[in-house]
Amino acid sequence: MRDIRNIAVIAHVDHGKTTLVDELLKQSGTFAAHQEVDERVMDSNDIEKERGITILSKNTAIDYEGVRINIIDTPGHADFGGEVERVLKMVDSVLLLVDAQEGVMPQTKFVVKKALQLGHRPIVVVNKIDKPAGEPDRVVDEVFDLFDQMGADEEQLEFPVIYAAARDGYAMHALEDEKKDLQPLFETILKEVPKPQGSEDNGLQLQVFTLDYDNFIGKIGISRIFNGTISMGETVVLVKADGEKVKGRVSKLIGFKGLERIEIQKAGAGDICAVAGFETIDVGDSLCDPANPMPLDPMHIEEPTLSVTFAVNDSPLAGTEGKFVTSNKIDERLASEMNTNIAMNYEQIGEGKFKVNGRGELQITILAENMRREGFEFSIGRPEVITKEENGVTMEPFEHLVIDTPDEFSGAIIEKLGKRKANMTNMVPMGAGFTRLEFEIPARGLIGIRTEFLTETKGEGVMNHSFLEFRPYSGTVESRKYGALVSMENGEALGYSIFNLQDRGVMFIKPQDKVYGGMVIGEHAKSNDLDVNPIKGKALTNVRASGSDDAIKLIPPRAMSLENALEWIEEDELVEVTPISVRVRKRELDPTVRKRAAKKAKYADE
Ligand SMILES: Nc1nc2c(ncn2[C@@H]2O[C@H](COP(=O)(O)OP(=O)(O)OP(=O)(O)O)[C@@H](O)[C@H]2O)c(=O)[nH]1
Ligand SMILES: [Mg+2]
Repeated sequence: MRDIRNIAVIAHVDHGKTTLVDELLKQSGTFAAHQEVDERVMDSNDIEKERGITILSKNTAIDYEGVRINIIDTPGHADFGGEVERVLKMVDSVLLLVDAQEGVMPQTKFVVKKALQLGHRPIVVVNKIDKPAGEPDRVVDEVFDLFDQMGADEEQLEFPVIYAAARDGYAMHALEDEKKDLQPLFETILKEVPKPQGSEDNGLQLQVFTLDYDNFIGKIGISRIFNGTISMGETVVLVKADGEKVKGRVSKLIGFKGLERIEIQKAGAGDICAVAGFETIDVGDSLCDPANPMPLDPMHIEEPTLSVTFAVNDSPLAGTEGKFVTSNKIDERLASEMNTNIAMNYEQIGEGKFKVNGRGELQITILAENMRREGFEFSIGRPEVITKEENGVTMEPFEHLVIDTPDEFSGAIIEKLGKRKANMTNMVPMGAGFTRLEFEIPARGLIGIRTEFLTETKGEGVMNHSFLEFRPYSGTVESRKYGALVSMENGEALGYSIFNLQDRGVMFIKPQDKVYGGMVIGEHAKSNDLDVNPIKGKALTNVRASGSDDAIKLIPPRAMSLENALEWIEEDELVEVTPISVRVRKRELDPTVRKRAAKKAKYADE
């Protein structure tokens, strides 16, 4: 059997996972000398590059001193925690990165909990030790306390520690060691990561952890082989999560080397490979020996906590900008998404409406963003948390929230979060004028808070949260303070009317933008909604006021990205998404019907 180590890199968002994988690839000599390599090369898709975050976990393989090291880079953002959970089962240990300054953050806790539960003994990498404000010793203590809290056993508590600056390409066993290269980390991986269990002599047992698609060869299952061998052309049994068995032939077998994929003839226990030839293959499925099919346990991962309704666009501008607009097309697209993403699911809830369940706003926004880039047009509603009944009690998801803010804003933030039913659990000075606040808060209280938080802290605050657990429903939380400016007319917005409206609130539109009755064109400065006319031209007068036209100074509109819009809307509003535009609208476009409904809702509340 080949000498193999399988390892996943896990951490809170931005603690340097992808950068570390880059450096490991470079320093292992996996790239040819002339090969030009991008920064954060593993973040390969467009949205990942644009946002500088990892969304999908991806694997690479390096050869170091004759040992094959398979490395899986995982996303750090809480919304993609499902990716991490399923990857953890595929590896024999993890590199747990912790930023030398930020220390343990919400997603550090989440990934540590999952890793310890699976019995992994992490290698702790205190990263970014080049940061002048870093406190590596404090961070190691924090990690130790965290492991202890999470019920780590003796062996797990004696975790190896490496100090590193991934970006600068060095790692050290001790802080006073020479800052040279990543060799200390390579050594530690070879020494501390257990060799894969299982044997090539057993029957085949392999499990798919990621899906890929190729126009020529179709669906590809990226898999870990736990036992036996698999060969090109061989007939094996695909066992689905529900127990269904289908025989099929391996039409292609692909191995990994650095960033390349190479066709191979055979792979064996302990290794990671990609298999084609099975049309219905999904994440979590097993491929087994037909003589004695013993599937691996299907993957259980934490359930979704947030849902958003996707619907066919029925605004007056429907169908004018998108390529795929029908219910069938949306259905197909959502189905294919859920195929590869087991942390999400969806159901049809009536004519042209789909309830999409996921882990958070970002996860759902990215799906919507991908769809609009592919030419889809649709509407989405306000995110809602998913509740469940337990012994007759309604339970809702709670999150662990950590905020770093300049000291002077702490008071205001604590007050604001109090209204959203947050419970403060910790408050520590972080030095340099910053305070760290920790809360437990119902996920509902977090919807739509980000923009407000950034305004409140003048853009200097940082906020992070991660799923904690389901708890009894905590009552109503405060929602948006301001009403909407709603267009009464269909047509094109005029500069003159926008100018006259702009002291009523913040505009979302600019001259010449298309508007329709019931479309939200801005945020009212007061708490009620206001119907306005954005297409009214200047009244013609006989007397030309001198220089009146140049007097029109328009304040630039607030850019409503998909994310901003989704965060902003209330229950009676929708975001209209097309490849070209993101518009906010009232669910009910007719003003009379809308007002009647609003009145009714008000009486119901009282
Ligand atoms: N100062 C310093 N910055 C670093 C170091 N390593 C990474 N960074 C920076 O940290 C930022 C985040 O790095 P990534 O590698 O994308 O982090 P990540 O953990 O993969 O992030 P996600 O995948 O989004 O969770 C980048 O701007 C890096 O350049 C380091 O050793 N020192
Ligand atoms: Mg990354």
